[in-house]
Amino acid sequence: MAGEADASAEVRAAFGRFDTDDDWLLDMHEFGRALARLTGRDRSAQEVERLFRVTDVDGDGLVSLPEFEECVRHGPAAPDGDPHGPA
Ligand SMILES: [Ca+2]
Repeated sequence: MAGEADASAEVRAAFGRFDTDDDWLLDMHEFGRALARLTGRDRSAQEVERLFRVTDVDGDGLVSLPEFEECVRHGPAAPDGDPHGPA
């Protein structure tokens, strides 16, 4: 449980760092950079776009902190397909 809290704090910190306009929402560009920072891995624009679509569960074109946490928790390296299942 403690480990999960730590991870959550780290995710939050990364999210906040890349949330440039401070609205607690990341656009695709911010999302890509936050993800690269958290995972230490650069991804192609296509891969970022795919992950973004999967992560943006409500489809409003922005990733909120809960959406981002969910993505990181379940692993952004998820293969093609929606890990959250059909909407
Ligand atoms: Ca969203």
